[in-house]
Amino acid sequence: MSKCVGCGATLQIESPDMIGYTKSLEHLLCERCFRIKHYSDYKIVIKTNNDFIPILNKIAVTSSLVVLVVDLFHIPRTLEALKQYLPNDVILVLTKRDLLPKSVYDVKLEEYFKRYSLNIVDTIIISSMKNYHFDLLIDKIRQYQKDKNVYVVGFTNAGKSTMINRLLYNYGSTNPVITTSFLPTTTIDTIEIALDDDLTLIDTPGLLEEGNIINYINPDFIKEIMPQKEIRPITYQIKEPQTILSQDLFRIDCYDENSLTFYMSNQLSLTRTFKKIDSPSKLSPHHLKVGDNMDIVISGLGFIKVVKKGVFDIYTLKDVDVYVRDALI
Ligand SMILES: Nc1nc2c(ncn2[C@@H]2O[C@H](COP(=O)(O)OP(=O)(O)OP(=O)(O)O)[C@@H](O)[C@H]2O)c(=O)[nH]1
Ligand SMILES: [Mg+2]
Repeated sequence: MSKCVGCGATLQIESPDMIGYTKSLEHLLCERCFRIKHYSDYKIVIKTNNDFIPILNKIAVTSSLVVLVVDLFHIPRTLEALKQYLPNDVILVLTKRDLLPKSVYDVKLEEYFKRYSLNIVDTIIISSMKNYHFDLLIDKIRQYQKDKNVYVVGFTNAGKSTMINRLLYNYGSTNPVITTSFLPTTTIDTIEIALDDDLTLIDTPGLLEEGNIINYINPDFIKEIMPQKEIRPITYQIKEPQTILSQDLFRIDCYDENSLTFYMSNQLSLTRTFKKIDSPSKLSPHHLKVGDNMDIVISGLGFIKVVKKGVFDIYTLKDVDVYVRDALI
């Protein structure tokens, strides 16, 4: 059985609606990958973590090095849960550095991740978009690899496949082949990429997060809320009760003096109003007590840095995870 070189799905010619469909088994790409690559025509594949956890279990019985890729803009709330599946040594790769303001120090970001109890042997900050720190990354992979195979794992959309394509482009002898997209579950099954005789990178499908907003909005809109370039944070000094809102996506009601900085896609427009407005009927409420220097995270949409402790009422789409964490920046 041959596999699609773009997403790892087993190629099949029987069912056009199922993954791995191709018109001819001679093709290298399945129809879905072909359409993503050539027409930017995206199709969401519905999977659950039950499809992906067996892959982690297979990695766990090896002693191979794992490269855990984390999107700096969207740090999964359940990141630490990965530890229960993976006893392997881990290089923590913090990617999409280009999305966070340049003024933030890398060391501060690295320091933040010391709180996670994973088997981290080293941490590195990269940007696949800007080719940032790739020489360092390949050196570290070669330094810590236990055998030929190095598994690349993480949550969906973290940027695993984009990173492997960049490594292949920089240090391999063939062109990037793996399909990447802004939609969840782009990679369907493991894909082995031999960089040279000593190193094979194995791409894996990302774990899904139930509370991520990308599960609840339509694909065209996902593009709009996912930042494409460096975020320009917007700060509001709060002196009197007010509401800040963005389209039909979220709203935050503030009551006391504070300073709030929004880290979200530059394409989202924020509006502030001092009028008392009714609770939105289509959005779900969250009443949050926030301490000094914390972030309010709206999963997948971004985060709001709060300087002083206070209470807030936040409304966003149903089933989207809203929570508080120590401030990242
Ligand atoms: N700004 C920026 N975007 C990135 C970077 N790396 C990846 N992306 C974008 O992030 C999105 C997801 O990238 P993928 O490489 O498909 O993510 P993945 O982790 O392989 O996702 P799955 O296959 O679904 O598990 C795409 O829109 C990429 O263009 C980066 O360094 N900077
Ligand atoms: Mg992928």
